[in-house]
Amino acid sequence: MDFFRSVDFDADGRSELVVRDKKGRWWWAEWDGRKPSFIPVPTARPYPYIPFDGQMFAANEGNSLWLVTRPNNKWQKVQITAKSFVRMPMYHEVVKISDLDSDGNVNDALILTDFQTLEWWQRQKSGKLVFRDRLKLPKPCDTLIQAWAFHEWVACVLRLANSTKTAFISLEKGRLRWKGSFAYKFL
Ligand SMILES: [Ca+2]
Ligand SMILES: [Ca+2]
Repeated sequence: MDFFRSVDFDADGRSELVVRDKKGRWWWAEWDGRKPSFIPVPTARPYPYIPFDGQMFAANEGNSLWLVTRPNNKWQKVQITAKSFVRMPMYHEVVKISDLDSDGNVNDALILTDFQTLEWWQRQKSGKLVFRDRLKLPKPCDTLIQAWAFHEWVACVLRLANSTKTAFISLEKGRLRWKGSFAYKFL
């Protein structure tokens, strides 16, 4: 195996495992001390990564972005947008899964849906995916660089399209807010 991650796809607070074998196939297994039985992950290529303790992950299939999770012992795949991650000749990251609202659940997906719109989706304990907020960006952005939360402070960083400038977004009172853009060299 060449990838190993503890996750919580059923959101019960206990870890399961996701691994990738040497042939590039992805597997999920309960991790309760007994010999695990590995169940195939229902997508060929989780993208861009599976977050630690994540309650879901993103996958790119064709030109679509999916969020994948496993409530009630069944896989659930929800199509979020019909936009490719790849805009030739560059590869762009457009989704970050984290605990954006600091509620202890790594269940928040920030998605750059059309390069000028940022959406926040949140997975509920039941597995239901709930739309939380949408922010129309004043300038086009091509990459979602980071999204993180630190105590009360929440931020995400975007890169402006065809530029070295960086744009900042915060989460205030449950709403995404544009905080302006700055030259990258100052970071
Ligand atoms: Ca679990
Ligand atoms: Ca959360």
